[in-house]
Amino acid sequence: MTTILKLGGSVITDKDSPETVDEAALDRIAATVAAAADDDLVLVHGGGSFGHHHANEYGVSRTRGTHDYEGVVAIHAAMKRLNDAVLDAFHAADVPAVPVHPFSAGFRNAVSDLVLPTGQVRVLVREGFVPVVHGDVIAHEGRGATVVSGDELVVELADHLDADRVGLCSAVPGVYDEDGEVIERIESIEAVEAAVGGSESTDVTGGMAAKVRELLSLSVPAFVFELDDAETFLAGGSPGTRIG
Ligand code: IP8
Repeated sequence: MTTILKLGGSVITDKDSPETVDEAALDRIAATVAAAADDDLVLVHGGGSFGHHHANEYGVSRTRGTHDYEGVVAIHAAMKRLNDAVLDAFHAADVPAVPVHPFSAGFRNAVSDLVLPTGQVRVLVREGFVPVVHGDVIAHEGRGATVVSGDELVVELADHLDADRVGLCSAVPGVYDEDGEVIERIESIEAVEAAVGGSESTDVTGGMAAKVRELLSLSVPAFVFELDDAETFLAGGSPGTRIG
C-alpha cells in the first residue's frame, strides 16, 4: 500500500513571516509519521513562507515565468532550506527521509503540462526510504521557469506510483462551505465553486480552489484534514473533507 502525504506550507511554516519554520508542528507530524504503521510513504511539502515570498518577489507563479536566474535560484534555494528543515525533523524522529528536488528532475512542456520522472521516487520507496518531494520552481518551455505546486506533485506522484491513499495535511480541518462548515465530500468543483475562495496569505499557486481542482483529477480519493487528524488518516481513517 502506497500513501502520499502532503504537508501544507501553512502547517509547517508561519506563512506570514518570511522563512520561518513552525518547529512544533513539524516535530509533531514527524512523530505521528514515525508512530504510524510503515506502509510505503511519499511525503510532499508546500512552500509556505519560504517559496511563496520569493516567488512573489520575482513575479513567478504556475503560469507566469521568469528568465531571471537570480529569481530561479532564490526560489529553489529557499525551498531547499525548507526541505532541509523537514528532513531534520523527520530524522530526529528516526524516519528515513531523503530529498527529491523537482527543479533537477522535471519541466513543463510548451503546452504547460508537467513532465516529472518518478522512477527514482518508486525505487527509493521500494528500498525503504521516505522520499520528501517539495513545491519548487521548474523549467518551462517558452516561459523560462515557473512554480510547481506541491498539489500538482501529489497528483503526478499518486498517478505514477499507483497510490492507494492521498492525504493533505492542511492548516484547516477540511474544505469549508459558505457557512464555514467543513464539507464532508466534494465530487465536482462546480458544487463548491462559490465556497472555495482564494488564500489570504501570499500564495502564488492559487489556494484552496486550485487544490480542489487538482485533487478531483485523481483516480483515488484524497482527504484534506488538519494536523490533529494526521494520525487518523495514517491509520486508514477518512478525516476532514473527502475529495473524489
Ligand atoms: O505551497 C509552492 O508549493 P505549494 C512552492 O504547494 C513555491 O503551492 C516555490 C512557491
